[in-house]
Amino acid sequence: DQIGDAAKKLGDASYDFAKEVDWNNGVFLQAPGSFQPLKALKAIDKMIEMGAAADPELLKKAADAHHKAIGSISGPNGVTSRADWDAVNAALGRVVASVPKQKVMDVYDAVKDITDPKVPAYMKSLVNGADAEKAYQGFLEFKDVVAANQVATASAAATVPTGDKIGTAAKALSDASYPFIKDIDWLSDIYLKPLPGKTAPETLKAIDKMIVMGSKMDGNLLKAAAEAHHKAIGSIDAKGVTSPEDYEAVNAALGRIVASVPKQTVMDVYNSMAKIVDPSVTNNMFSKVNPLDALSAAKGFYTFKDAVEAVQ
Ligand code: CLA
Ligand code: PID
Ligand code: PID
Ligand code: PID
Ligand code: PID
Ligand code: PID
Ligand code: PID
Repeated sequence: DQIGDAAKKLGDASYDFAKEVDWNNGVFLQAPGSFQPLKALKAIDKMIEMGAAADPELLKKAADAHHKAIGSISGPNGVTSRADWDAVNAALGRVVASVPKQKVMDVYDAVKDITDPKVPAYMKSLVNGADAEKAYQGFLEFKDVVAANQVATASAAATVPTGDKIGTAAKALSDASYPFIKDIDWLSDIYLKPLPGKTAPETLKAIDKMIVMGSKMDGNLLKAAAEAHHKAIGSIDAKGVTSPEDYEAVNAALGRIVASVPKQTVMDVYNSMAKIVDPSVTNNMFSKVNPLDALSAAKGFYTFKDAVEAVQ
């Protein structure tokens, strides 16, 4: 296809730049400017809306392309192979082309809003500047091909199951865990702190397992889960907490996407996360909430998982 061909040209123009970026640099965990959680949530919300509007099959292929690219990483900077670099660009170009232009621009504008104008120049200063310019010229040509292949209207909304066992179980889980949700400081910057003692390549392994899980999920249910998050963001209070109803809808939607993949795929995520999250992190989280609320939430979760497993 045209986007695939254009991605090869983009690769010619951008792979030198890709090799020069230190993908293992911890700086990428930081907010790209001053820490503004509610504005950042707005930017994430725009990404969620874009993800929800994207063609689910193309999203899965993009997830697969990322998984394959993680497998061909080499060198201290963590760069993927030239062929996989091109494949990721092609897959993302197709995802972008599957949503209306305005949804893409809304992400760009919202991210710009939380990015200090000095950040791009700083990023450029870490690589060969001429290679960054060459990559950007390549991107400008690539985007014209994407725009020429772009849909004009958004795809239909997801179909949301009703009256299913997971939906019923989600009500009980949400009742048991909403007090815990209200105890959590959602606007803290602690969630952007590095995981104690873990390197980027170690962390990437766990993210890879999530990518694999995402690529196996039922596309309609994943879209529904994204839509549920978008709705939930719309009902947050000043402390970032969504309404009980929207929280319940998120739990139901997430239970359904978990049930749409094999148990082992879920356990692979859990086990890889357990390897990188030190117990001190979990204990620290626990120390900041009412312990009875956390235990009630945990009990609810362990009951909920049986309803999920029953239809998995
Ligand atoms: Mg989420 C999970 C935040 C968008 C899909 N997501 C999580 C949690 C964290 C979070 C609260 C990971 C950390 C954790 O496990 O804490 N997501 C979060 C934010 C946003 C977002 C702030 C921004 C909008 N997510 C989002 C989108 C999608 C997902 C758009 C795609 C549709 N997210 C997704 C999945 C999962 C998460 C599939 C998880 O599996 C993970 C999670 O919650 O695992 C348990 C603990 C969890 C909480 C504090 C909230 C849930 C409370 C449960 C139901 C009960 C509590 C149990 C117990 C006390 C703690 C867990 C025990 C542990 C051993 C499992
Ligand atoms: C400017 C001035 C003009 C010239 C110009 C110009 C530049 C415009 C530009 C630009 C626009 C632009 C857009 C970019 C957009 C990037 C979008 C990224 C989206 C990320 C997402 C992430 C996610 C996920 C995911 C799916 C999940 C949801 C999420 C589901 C269902 C200024 C040059 C024209 C770069 C969507 C993918 C996992 C949130 O206009 O004169 O330069 O760049 O998890 O969804 O699972
Ligand atoms: C524009 C203007 C509108 C019209 C429009 C428009 C286009 C927007 C577009 C577009 C946005 C867009 C984005 C693309 C992004 C591509 C990103 C590629 C990333 C590849 C990576 C590969 C890798 C790895 C990996 C992880 C490793 C690092 C690596 C670590 C820690 C402008 C059309 C709407 C194409 C990251 C995965 C292995 C490097 O908006 O008018 O057309 O395209 O090895 O991580 O090691
Ligand atoms: C300039 C002037 C214009 C021309 C121009 C120009 C240059 C702009 C530039 C540039 C922008 C730019 C951006 C870059 C962005 C790189 C982003 C990389 C992200 C990597 C991540 C990696 C990671 C992980 C991971 C998970 C870990 C955290 C991490 C935990 C909990 C100035 C040329 C356009 C290079 C996210 C995945 C392992 C961080 O605009 O005239 O030159 O470069 O370890 O999670 O640990
Ligand atoms: C234990 C001991 C027994 C008792 C027990 C027990 C507990 C087991 C547990 C537990 C398992 C468990 C699993 C959990 C799994 C969470 C999985 C999260 C996945 C997140 C993903 C994120 C993503 C995306 C997304 C889609 C994108 C890709 C990504 C596309 C196509 C120990 C109690 C049984 C909590 C997948 C969603 C946006 C990466 O066994 O005696 O307690 O918890 O962006 O994909 O866009
Ligand atoms: C288990 C054992 C195996 C069998 C199995 C199994 C099950 C795994 C499961 C499962 C995992 C799982 C995960 C679930 C996670 C739910 C998470 C809900 C999060 C809700 C949020 C709501 C909100 C917001 C929002 C953003 C705001 C904050 C809030 C800010 C900054 C165990 C079946 C495989 C259900 C986060 C979105 C508005 C609070 O593995 O043997 O069954 O379920 O307002 O952000 O303000
Ligand atoms: C313990 C002992 C057992 C019993 C038990 C127990 C407790 C475990 C616990 C607990 C785990 C736990 C986890 C919590 C996790 C909360 C996660 C919240 C994530 C929020 C995010 C928000 C955000 C943003 C956002 C984007 C911004 C950055 C942020 C930028 C660039 C010990 C009870 C099981 C509470 C990610 C989205 C706005 C940070 O196990 O016997 O009690 O709690 O602002 O991006 O700015």
